[in-house]
Amino acid sequence: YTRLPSGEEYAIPIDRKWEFHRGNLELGETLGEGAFGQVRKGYAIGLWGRLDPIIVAVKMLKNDATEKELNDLVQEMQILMTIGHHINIINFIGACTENGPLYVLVEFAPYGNMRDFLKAQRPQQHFSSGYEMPLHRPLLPDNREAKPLTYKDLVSFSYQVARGMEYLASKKVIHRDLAARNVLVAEDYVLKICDFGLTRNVAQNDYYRKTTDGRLPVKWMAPEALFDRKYSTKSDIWSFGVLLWEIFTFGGTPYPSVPIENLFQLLRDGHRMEPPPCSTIEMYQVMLRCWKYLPADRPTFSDLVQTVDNILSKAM
Ligand code: ACK
Repeated sequence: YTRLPSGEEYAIPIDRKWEFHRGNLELGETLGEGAFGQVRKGYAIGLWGRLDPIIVAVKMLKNDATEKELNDLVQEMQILMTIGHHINIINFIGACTENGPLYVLVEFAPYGNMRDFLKAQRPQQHFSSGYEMPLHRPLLPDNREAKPLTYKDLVSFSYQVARGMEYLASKKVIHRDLAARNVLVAEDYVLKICDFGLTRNVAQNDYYRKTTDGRLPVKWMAPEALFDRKYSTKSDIWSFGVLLWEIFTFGGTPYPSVPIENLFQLLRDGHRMEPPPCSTIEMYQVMLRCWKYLPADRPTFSDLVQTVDNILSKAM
């Protein structure tokens, strides 16, 4: 049984093997907050037979959460539990479901979301050929000096996200909100897609909903998702194209000055974003394939894995 802050108790269906003893978890700082939930850093003792505490991310509800929000978190946990392991997704570790609030333990990614990570490492001057090194050495969040990101690093990021998405698609999971803000950066620059288990119902009047940094998630949406609410792996492919654009602009904001009403018309008219200065023509061509108006004309994630792998093997 888990308890809502209101005091009500709910039984959570979970295989015993995933239960983590609450007493062995120490909670740390808040990593992030969403509308109904929050993510905190946690130190898990005795995990995987290890003696040292393992740092995890703990997803939990906020104090004013309702039963519906608990259901959503449970549903997210169930997807995490059943989906299996892949290096390019945030993997499930376990959960505390008994004698207190529901805690969902997932892998911790020390460098936070990819968008902020890229922005922090944005070169002062764009390197036009795509092959030159950025000019300054930015700091990572823990004040270690970062190795400047090269074009090859950016292609590798693209490849990793494609691999993670190929895996999710093979498990019939539609992400619905694929964007750099939903990819986390772990040790050794391993990228991990997160928040793929969320249930999302974008209501008509929700088009103006903004992210915490004021950006509009509709700018990642495929036309058919935007106009007809038809979400599929193909609409994830469109979003992947926007994510590529984010990577090659070091966390740029798509269609920065375009109001939503104009966005609708622009997409219908076949307008697409310009090639980012740090991109190459081949990477831009990948973006354009993802932004084909008709879903059936877009590539699959397996196609993309192959294409980007080819580009990666040629990159210096
Ligand atoms: O870069 P951030 O502040 O760090 O933006 C998100 C925020 O919570 C909202 O989701 C942080 N966060 C979420 N999951 C994790 C995780 N598994 N590891 C590290 N940070 C996380 C993230």
